[in-house]
Amino acid sequence: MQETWRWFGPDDTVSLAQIRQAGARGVVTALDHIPTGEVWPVADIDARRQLIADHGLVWAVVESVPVHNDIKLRAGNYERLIDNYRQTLRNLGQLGINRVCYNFMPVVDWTRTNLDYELPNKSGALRFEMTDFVAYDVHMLKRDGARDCYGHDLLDKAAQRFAALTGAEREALEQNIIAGLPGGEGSYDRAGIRAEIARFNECGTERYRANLFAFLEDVIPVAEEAGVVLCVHPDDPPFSLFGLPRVVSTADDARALLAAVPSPSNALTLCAGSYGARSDNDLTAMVREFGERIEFVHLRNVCRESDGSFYESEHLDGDIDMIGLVNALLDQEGERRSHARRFPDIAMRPDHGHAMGEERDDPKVRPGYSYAGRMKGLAELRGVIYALRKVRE
Ligand code: DNO
Repeated sequence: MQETWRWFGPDDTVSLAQIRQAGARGVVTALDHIPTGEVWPVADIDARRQLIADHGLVWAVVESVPVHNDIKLRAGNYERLIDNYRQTLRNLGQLGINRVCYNFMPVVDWTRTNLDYELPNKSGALRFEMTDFVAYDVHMLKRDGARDCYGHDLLDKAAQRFAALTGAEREALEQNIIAGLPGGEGSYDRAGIRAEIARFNECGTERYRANLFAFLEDVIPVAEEAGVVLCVHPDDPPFSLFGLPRVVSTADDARALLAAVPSPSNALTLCAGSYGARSDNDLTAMVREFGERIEFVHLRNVCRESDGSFYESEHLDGDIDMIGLVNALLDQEGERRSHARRFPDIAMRPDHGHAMGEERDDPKVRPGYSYAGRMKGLAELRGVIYALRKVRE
């Protein structure tokens, strides 16, 4: 597996030198300074590529080239935006950067309610708590139709939770949910998110899925020509939020997406923690079924609760069978080698990490993207990979 590390560019709290020291060989990054929808110029891509190369690393995956909301809804100027997306793919391919992650989540990218959930060892983890989310949706956002999305029990618990929150806690909850997490696209105020949710909610799930497939039909032929593989990131969490359509949450969704445009350039990002937040997603089985079209993996673990809540646990410890998953990925790489595939190595990154030590109190450290927490995850995963390789020899 190709060990990679997500880097948010020159203002990241983690430097390229540190990434190298952590042992990763590939960097996962994006040109976040370019507004969504505009073409990434060759010069800008090349400058980033060169900066990474100067540190003895390679730009392994682009995470993400974001998909503009107008493309997701096929509204407004979406045809011009698709042309721009195609051009960005050509520009990346021209410089040999050939894996691109994107997502098709409506309105909000990855979402958590608590960004500093204290674990018994005093590390801070990320958590999604359903009661808090519902409290926000029903009592703060006061979204039309919100109450119809939840059962009585949950509504009661959410009402009690909301009543118990202080003003500062309510404000923090709102910021956590709507202000956008690292690498995510959407950052809204309350009125803004309400309007955007209403716009997306007019588009039901099947039309939204059709829009995703239409987008793939528009861009995959260009990706093929450019030698680029698009790897869709799943919904995180993998169920509807704010009543919005979600179409990349389950193995069925992934199967339909791969079948809609059967090209090697139409591939998956297997984000273990996202798919794995549902107990009905069997990740090892997904690798066995979709393996040849998985080009990028995010490895992290979660502890799930029955109402959909979860927190991000230690990389090897949680409800996901991480050893089984890595084992299936190594089998897949073995098959690729035996078929002499051009890129037999699947790019993996240790996804998120706990905030530990001084990093926990440093507001500049991006939630989930600490140095020590991710290095711990990477080191543990590397150990698993080495051990599993050894028993295969
Ligand atoms: C969170 C990330 C996501 C991901 C995008 C991909 O940590 O996994 O923000 O980068 O959804 O487009």
